[in-house]
Amino acid sequence: MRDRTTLDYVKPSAEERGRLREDFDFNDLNHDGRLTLGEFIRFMRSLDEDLTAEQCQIGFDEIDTNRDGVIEFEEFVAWSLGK
Ligand SMILES: [Ca+2]
Ligand SMILES: [Ca+2]
Repeated sequence: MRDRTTLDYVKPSAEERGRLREDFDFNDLNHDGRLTLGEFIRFMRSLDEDLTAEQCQIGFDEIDTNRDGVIEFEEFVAWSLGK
């Protein structure tokens, strides 16, 4: 039975997940399965080199929904599908 009181992540297709996994792994420079703020800033600046550290920090905090200071793959997926 599904628990209807919790908000499920939108379930991506296997293909979509695979693509996001590649993006995630590409940006996970030390391959520990998590994006740190430093890794995230590099990623954001590869998209827009004019972004400030503050703007990156704000984006990082939005994605890091469980507030543990790193972006896990599931958070990355949720963000990618939700934006
Ligand atoms: Ca990492
Ligand atoms: Ca997190």
